[in-house]
Amino acid sequence: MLFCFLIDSFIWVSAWDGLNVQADLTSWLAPIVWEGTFDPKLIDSIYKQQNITVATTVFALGKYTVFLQDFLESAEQNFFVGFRVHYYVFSDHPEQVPDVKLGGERKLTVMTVNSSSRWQEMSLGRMKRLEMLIESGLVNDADYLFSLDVDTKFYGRWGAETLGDLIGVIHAWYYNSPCVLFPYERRPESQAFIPYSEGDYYYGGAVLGGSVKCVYQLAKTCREQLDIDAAKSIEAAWQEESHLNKYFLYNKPSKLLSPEYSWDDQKMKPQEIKIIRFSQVLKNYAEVRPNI
Ligand code: UD2
Repeated sequence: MLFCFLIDSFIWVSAWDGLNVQADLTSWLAPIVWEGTFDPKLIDSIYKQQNITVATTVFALGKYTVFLQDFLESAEQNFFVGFRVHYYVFSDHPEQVPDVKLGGERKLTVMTVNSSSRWQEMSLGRMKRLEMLIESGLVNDADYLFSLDVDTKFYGRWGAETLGDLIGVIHAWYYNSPCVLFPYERRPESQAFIPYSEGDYYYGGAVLGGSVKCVYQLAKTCREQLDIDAAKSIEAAWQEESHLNKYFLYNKPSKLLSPEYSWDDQKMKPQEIKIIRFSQVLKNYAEVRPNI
C-alpha cells in the first residue's frame, strides 16, 4: 500500500513495499478487473439471466464525428455482445452520425445538442448532459449506464465483468505512478482540489459507469462542482476528469477497470498488460479541435 504525505514541504513517498500495479483488489476491497481475474462466459451468463439493458452515451461534437464509425463498428464486435445495448450519441451534427449496422436488440438514439467553440466545454459539458439525460427518464429502461470517449476503438472483449454500482477506469499513463505524480487539480480554489497528502488512483475521464442511480449522483455532483468553479472562472487542470477524480476519492468506485479498458494507442503495450480492450486512437489535435 502506498501512502503519500508532505513533511516540511518535501514530498515523501513511503511504504514503497512493492507498488503492486497489478493488484486485483483495492484497499476498500473493490475488485480491479484484469484479464485472468474472471471467467468471461460465466459472468456473461449470470447477467444474461437478469435480462439487463446497458445504456451507453458517447459525445461527438464538432469534428469528433469522424471517430463515430470506428467507435460504433468496433463496439458492435466487442462491447456487450449478445446483450441489449442502447447507444445515445450526442452530436451537434446529427446528419454526420454514420448508419452502422447494429446487432439484434441493440439500438441507437441521436441526441442533438448545441455546438461550442471550445473543446474544453464540449468535454466538460458531458456531465450536465448525462445528468439531464437521466432526469428526462429516457434511460429508465436501462440497468447500467456507461459514458465513453468517442476518439476510441474497441480491440477486445468488454462484457459483464465491467458491471457494478459505480465504475471507474485506472488511467493508462498513471497505473504505475506514485500518487504524488498524479495530475490531480492542486489549486485549493478549485472544487476539484486534492492535496498531495491524499489520493489512491488516478482515474481516466474516458470511461465511467455504473447503475443509473449511481451515475446520476456522480454526474449531478460533478456538474455542481463544475458550476461553482465556472462561477469563479476556474477550469480544473483536466476539466471534468479532475472533478471525476475528486468524486471517486470520496465516493469510492465499487469496481475498478484496469487500464486494459482504457489504453492509449500512443503508448507501447508493456508485458504486464495482457490485452488491450479499448484504447484512445491517435488524433491530430490541431485538426479535430476548434481551439488550442
Ligand atoms: C482526456 C480524457 C477525456 C477527458 C479530457 C478532459 C482519457 C483517455 N481522456 O482526453 O475523457 O477527461 O481529457 O480534458 O482519459 N469532445 C467532442 N468534441 C470536441 C472535443 C471533445 O465531442 O471537439 C468529446 C469527445 O467525446 C471526446 C471527449 O469529449 O472523446 C474528450 O475530449 P478529448 O478526447 O479531446 O480529450 P483528451 O484527449 O484530452
